[in-house]
Amino acid sequence: MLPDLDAMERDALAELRTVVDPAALEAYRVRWLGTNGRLRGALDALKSVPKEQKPAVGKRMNEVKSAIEGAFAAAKLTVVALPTGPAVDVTEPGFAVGEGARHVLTKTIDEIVDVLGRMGFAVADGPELEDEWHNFNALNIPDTHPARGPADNFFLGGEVAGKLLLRTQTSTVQIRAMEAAKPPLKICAIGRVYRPDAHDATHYSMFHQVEGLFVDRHVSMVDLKSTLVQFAKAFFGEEAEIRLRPSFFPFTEPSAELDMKMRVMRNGVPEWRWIELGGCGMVDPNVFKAVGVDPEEWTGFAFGLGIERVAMRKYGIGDIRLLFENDARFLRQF
Ligand code: FA5
Repeated sequence: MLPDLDAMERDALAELRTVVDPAALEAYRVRWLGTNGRLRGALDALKSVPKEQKPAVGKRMNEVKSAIEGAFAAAKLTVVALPTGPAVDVTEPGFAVGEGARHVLTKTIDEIVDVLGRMGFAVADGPELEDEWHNFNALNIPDTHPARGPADNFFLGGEVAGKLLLRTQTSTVQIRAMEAAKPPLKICAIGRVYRPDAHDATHYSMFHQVEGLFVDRHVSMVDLKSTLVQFAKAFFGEEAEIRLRPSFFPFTEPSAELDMKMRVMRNGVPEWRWIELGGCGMVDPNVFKAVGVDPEEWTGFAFGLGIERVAMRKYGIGDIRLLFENDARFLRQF
């Protein structure tokens, strides 16, 4: 009987090596380890072994049983179901995975912060939902000023009706920065502003502004102009053309408009025009007084530019609406 057990062990282990899928493994289990399987048969045959051979044959029988059961347990872990269905053709070309990129406005904002940062402006921040003090009064825009009417602002309704509004300009951050720290100050602030303007090629009802504020002793209009020229050249390149036009803002005196020559689309035809990028001027003494800064000791300049207009100038974009339509074919160009 001993040679039979050796043969059985050899056959069982050899056959197990040919099993590659779960169905064949189950068939193997039934054939070898099942209640009517070959192992069971061999155990039954043990009964008819002469008494004196029983210890040796029994011992060998146990060894063969553990060897087959152990090998079967190991095979159960490695034999896994193969996917059914059509085979995968690994030579097929794959699908292109679109790469994400920064929006052209985000890119412009990062570049502006980078240039202003190198010019010594620290980044300040303020809320988009503002009170009338920061959006108007502290900026020398009195209660009776026409720009405070509901037609020019997005005021909130409900309990706070007429008190809180979506800020119309980042100049609010000038006030917040001067409330938070004593001069000298050199900050810039970037953010969204909101106005009920009709949408056209250069206007949108939500847009971004960058504000600059420099307060120190003996700051002059020359400092303002040289800062803006330096910024324009660093940002747009040496060929950048800007001009300052006398203007009016309640919170600066004197005030000026900063224009830049840019390409705009007129009925589908590009043409070069002076486009207003923003306003600027010397901080009005009334603004200093509103935040408790002595206008006899301190002077300063401020500027506020429309970032969409800056991006349009830099990247030759003819229509502001393209920036908010989120057409991937347009955005992919930048
Ligand atoms: C202001 O908002 C002043 N706070 C700027 C300022 C700051 C002056 C500091 C003096 C000192 P203004 O309303 O002109 O100014 O707007 C500034 C710029 O925002 C405009 O020149 C323009 O570039 C941009 N802008 C204004 N309205 C829109 C709009 N509807 N869509 C897109 N950009 C706009």
